Amino acid sequence: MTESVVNNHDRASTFELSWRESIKKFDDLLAMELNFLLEKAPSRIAEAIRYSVLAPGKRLRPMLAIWGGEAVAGAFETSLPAAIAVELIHCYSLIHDDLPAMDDDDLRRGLPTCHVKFDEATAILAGDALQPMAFEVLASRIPDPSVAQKAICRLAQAAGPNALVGGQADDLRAEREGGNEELLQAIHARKTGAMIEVSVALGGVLAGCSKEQLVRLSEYGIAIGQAFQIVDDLLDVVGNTEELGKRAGKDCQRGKLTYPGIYGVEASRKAASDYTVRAVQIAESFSSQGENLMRLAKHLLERTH
Ligand code: GRG
Repeated sequence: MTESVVNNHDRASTFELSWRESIKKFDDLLAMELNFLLEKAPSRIAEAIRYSVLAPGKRLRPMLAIWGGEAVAGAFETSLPAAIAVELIHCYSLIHDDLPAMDDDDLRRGLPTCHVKFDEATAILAGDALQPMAFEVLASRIPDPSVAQKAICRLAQAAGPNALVGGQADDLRAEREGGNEELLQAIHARKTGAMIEVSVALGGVLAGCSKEQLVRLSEYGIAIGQAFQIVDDLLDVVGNTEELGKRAGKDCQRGKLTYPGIYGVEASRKAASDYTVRAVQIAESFSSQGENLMRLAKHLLERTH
């Protein structure tokens, strides 16, 4: 961990407060958008969707979209459709990941998982519905059709079989068959990294960033995506269930391919720190407009949930 990353506790707490404020603002707008999207939905599905989406998550991906836009001088409202869309896809992936056929979890965001609270069919349908809802937001809320098309295409790629779904499939296969370092990296990049990268990239796209800025935003996303997943693996080993809001120790129990499992705890901490340093460098290249991206990268390394 570098000196600048370590000596940042005071600023991180100010940052946490401003993150919480942004979450509040975002959550109100998200709830309004859900009202619109769920107007004619059967009440049980609508309830399950609201339950899962409005549960207290970190809203990492929406904030990445907002701060990705901010890095290229975009306003909160401009990147908002991207922020909402990535959170809806993320929530679908959490609901489906928790199902008995996948990770079979009973706790998510500190609450019973969707299939436990409702039932399996409702959870599957809630996850199914969240996917078109995300694309509807991009198609209907982005004023410029060519920007909307670009955003829809990028999100579809990040959520599709070559990224999120493919990473999840390989993650489940690795539980049964094991795997090596190369497979671990490929799983991380697709299961977790793709959605994190596309979040920050879409924020920039909606704010009208240049090709060169988009490359830098994507590189930042890749770096913090790696750091985030390594920390996630570490928290499963060293974190506690209450703070995490999901069961600690599950990865080991299920024989998952993880960073600490392959490299050990210390080497994993070092790798997370190295990726964070890289992300911070890229965020700094956006000067003061990249401040929130920079603080976020540092904060994620220190997180306990
Ligand atoms: C079902 C296609 C499909 C994919 C599931 C989301 C996912 C892929 C798996 C969840 C399991 C897991 C630990 C993934 C790695 C990291 C991750 C995505 C954690 C959850 O994201 P957070 O910590 O969650 O941002 P909150 O609740 O804060 O939004």
